[in-house]
Amino acid sequence: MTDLLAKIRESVAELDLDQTLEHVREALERGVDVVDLIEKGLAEGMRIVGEKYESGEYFIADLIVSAEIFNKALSILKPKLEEMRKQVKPLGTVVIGTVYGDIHDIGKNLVATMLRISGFEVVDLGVDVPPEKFVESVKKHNADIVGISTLLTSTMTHIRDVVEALKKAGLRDRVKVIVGGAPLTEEIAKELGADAYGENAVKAVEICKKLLGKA
Ligand code: B1M
Repeated sequence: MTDLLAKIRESVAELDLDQTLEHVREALERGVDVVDLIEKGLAEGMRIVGEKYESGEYFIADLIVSAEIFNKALSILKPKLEEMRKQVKPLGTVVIGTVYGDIHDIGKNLVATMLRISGFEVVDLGVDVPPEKFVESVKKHNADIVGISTLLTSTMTHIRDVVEALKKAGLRDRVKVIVGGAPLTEEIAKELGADAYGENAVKAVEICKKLLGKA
C-alpha cells in the first residue's frame, strides 16, 4: 500500500497523467484508504511539484498541468467519496472560499471534500472571494463556520478583512473562523483574527468538529 502511495506521489510530481490515474484506480481497487490516497499520495505529489517550481525545474505551465492531473485523479474518487458522505450524520454548515486576490483552489477543494464526507454541509464560494460575499453567504445559509483558504503570502492578510467584515455585520460572535494554506501558521492565524488554523484537510475536519463541540 505504501508503495502505491509513493507511486501516486511520484507520478503527480512527474506530471504523468496516465500513470497517476492508473495508480489511483489500482489503489481504489486494492482498498487503500481514500483519505491517505489524497493526503499522502496526491497532495504530497503537489508539494513536490511546488518544490520543483521553486528550484526552477518547473514553470507556471507545469503548475497548471499538475492542477489538471490532481483534479482528474480526484474525479475518479468522487463515487467513493459520495458513498462515504451518505453514511454520516449532519454536523453543521461551513461556508468556505479562497480569499480575494488568490485563485489557488486545490487545497480548498480538498478541505471542502473532507468536510462533506464527514457530515458538514459545505457552501463553496470558489476563489478570489471578497469579504462581503462571505458575509452574505453566512447570513443566507445560517452558517456555523467560515473557512478561508490562502496560498499566497501577499493575500494572507486579506483574511483580516473577512474577519472585520463579519464583525461589522454583527456575525463574528455567531460563527467560528478556520483558516488554512501554506503560508499560514497557528500564530499568524490568531493574529489575523481567526479562531483556528488547519494544517491540512484532515486536521481541518477535526478542528471544525471541535469548534462546534462535536469532536
Ligand atoms: Co501557485 N504558488 N501561483 N499556482 N502554486 C504556490 C502557492 C507557491 C508556494 C509556489 C512556489 O513558489 N513554491 C507560490 C506562493 C509563494 C508565496 O506567496 N509564499 C505560488 C505563486 C507565487 C503563484 C503565482 C503568483 C505565480 C505567478 O503567476 N507568477 C500565481 C498566483 C495566482 C493568484 O492566485 N493570484 C500562481 C498560480 C498557480 C496556478 C494557477 C498555476 C496553480 C493553481 C491551480 C489551482 O489551484 N487550481 C498553482 C499551483 C498548482 C501551485 C502549487 C505548485 C501547488 C498548490 C497546491 O495545489 N497544493 C504551490 C506550491 C506548493 O503549495 N508547494 C503554488 C496542493 C494542495 C493539496 O495543498 O493548497 O497547500 P494546499 O492545501 C493543503 C493545506 O495548505 C491545507 O489543507 C490542504 C490539504 O492538505 N489547507 C487548508 C488549504 N486551505 C485550507 C483551508 C482550511 C484548512 C486547511 O480551512 C478553511
